[in-house]
Amino acid sequence: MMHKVAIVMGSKSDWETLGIASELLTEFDVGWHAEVVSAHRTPEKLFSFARNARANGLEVIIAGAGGAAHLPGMVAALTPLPVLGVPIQSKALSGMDSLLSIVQMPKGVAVGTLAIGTAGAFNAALLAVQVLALNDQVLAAKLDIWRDRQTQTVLADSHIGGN
Ligand code: RP5
Repeated sequence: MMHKVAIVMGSKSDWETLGIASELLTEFDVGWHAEVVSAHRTPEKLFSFARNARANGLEVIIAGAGGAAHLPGMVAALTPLPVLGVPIQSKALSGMDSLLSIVQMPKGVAVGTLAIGTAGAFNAALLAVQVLALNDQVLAAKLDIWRDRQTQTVLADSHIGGN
């Protein structure tokens, strides 16, 4: 399958969080490719990955990192593709460090920052599907069904109690 979405992460340990994004993309039959690309430990790889991303047929990039999380911002600086940043829940500061270093981009270079941890990873994939669905009617129809099913599931199980 052609990989339209890249999931890049600062460390293999981030896959525990970002794996959920790949599962949702697979559910929607969206091709994805996951790879460790560390802004600090493999900076040259970061440059070549981001610079070639569009030419390699990618359309959306999900970038997750923890701590001093420079990966999403650096990727966004090097490619015009939309970059969705996922702050990984770090041990020392519970992901506040990751969140603030991803969300506070300077004006002129955009990263779409999601929630800390697995909710953010899941929603990054959902947002990637929504972006791709703009130019893909089959995907758009699947997304409508998925959203409707979620709504129906919540409604069907919405009664809490009473006397
Ligand atoms: C960041 O440091 C990674 O994104 C990861 O969240 C964090 C810890 O990395 P490891 O020490 O587990 O490799 O680069």
